[in-house]
Amino acid sequence: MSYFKNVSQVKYEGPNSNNPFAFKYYNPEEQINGQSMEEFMRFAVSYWHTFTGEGADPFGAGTAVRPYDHLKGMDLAKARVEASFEFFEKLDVPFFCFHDFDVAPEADNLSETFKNLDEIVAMIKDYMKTSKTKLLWNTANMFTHPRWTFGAATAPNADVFAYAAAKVKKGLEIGKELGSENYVFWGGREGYETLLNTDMKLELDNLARFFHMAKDYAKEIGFDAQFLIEPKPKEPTKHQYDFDVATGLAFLHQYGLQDVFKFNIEANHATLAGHTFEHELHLARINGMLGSVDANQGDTLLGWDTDEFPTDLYSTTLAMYEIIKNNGLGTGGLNFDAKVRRGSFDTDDLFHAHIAGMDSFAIGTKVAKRLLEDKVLEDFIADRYKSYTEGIGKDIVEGNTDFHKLSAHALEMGTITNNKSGRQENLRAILNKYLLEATQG
Ligand code: XUL
Ligand code: CO
Repeated sequence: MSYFKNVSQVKYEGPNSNNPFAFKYYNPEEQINGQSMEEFMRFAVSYWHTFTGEGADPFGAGTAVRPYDHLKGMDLAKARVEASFEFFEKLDVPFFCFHDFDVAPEADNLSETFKNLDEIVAMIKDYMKTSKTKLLWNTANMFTHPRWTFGAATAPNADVFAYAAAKVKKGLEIGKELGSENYVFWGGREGYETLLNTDMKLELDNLARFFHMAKDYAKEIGFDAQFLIEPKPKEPTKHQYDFDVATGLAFLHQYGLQDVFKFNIEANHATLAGHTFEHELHLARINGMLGSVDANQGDTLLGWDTDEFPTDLYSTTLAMYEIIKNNGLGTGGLNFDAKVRRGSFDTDDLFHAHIAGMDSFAIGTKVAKRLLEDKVLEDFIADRYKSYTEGIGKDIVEGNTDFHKLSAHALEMGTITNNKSGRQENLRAILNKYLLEATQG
């Protein structure tokens, strides 16, 4: 049976195509950085938004019209697996991602939950035998059920900590079973509402203990996927412990976990933290810890996590600039942690949304590649910092000076007259020119 009858195979048709079910810029075979776009960009579909999400919001019920709406429980879970592999194949997407809870219903009783999971994971594994779509990452949902009200590994109740450990243990086993390339830890409810009732030191120590045990268990079962931590500053808790990349870096170094994790960076989480997407990617990259990306975008008019499909070409360009400079994402990829709007309730919208996102990132890739080839920003930046390549600047960088020498230098030189313009407006205009040109051939 077919779940998506309106759509056959989504193919690359080029910028002149008007076919809403075709790629205009994402050409899986086109070469980028010595690889095909498909290999370099490693797009993934997120199971929760695309197959489990129903379009509910805090004010109203789900709106999504899906071909499996009439089903419930395990029958629904199975239909979603069937539908998902049809979707992956039609979109020709190389990866997908899921939380345990997305694929199989969670029961109150953990052994029942695991039984459900085993059945669905076996079914997924079967589909994966004949599908080209692989698992980019899996994770455990430790935020939906009421037991997680005060967190999972940072909960004040040790039984909840143990329950969380059991879920992640199972998640690591599932990851190994399905050949996942990464395993994600998003903090969920790891944070706090008020310090009036919180032992922050114990919660952070416990979170680190949890991560060390997860690492040990993955090693024990021979699951060598990359561990990814996904920062987010707020929502659902008021203050999340993995606030942003800088906070995550400090935490990982404080607890000796810096070699165990890389970052999974989500655009909308970056903007909620008061940063740009590229800021977070850049900071992770210069620390050698850019692991994967949750590709979406927020809304400048709204202060919450809207998880929109990414269509902002400035953002995709500056993101791909970082990713190309990082020489790709290694075992990571570009996962659409994005949902169609509540008013986009048809199954066709699921295709349109992914096509829009993939094309937007493909445009970003083409523009970023040209910017880098022409060294537009790199040359400008190198010139801006030239004073560190000679004289006193070189001494600073090479560690050949101290406050005595620097002070003597400052006293000698008189007024500073050699500051140069940062040329921000001109650089933005150049970026516009590249954006317009790179998509025209
Ligand atoms: C929530 C979020 C999660 C993680 C995986 O904001 O981004 O879906 O990506 O748990
Ligand atoms: Co995410």
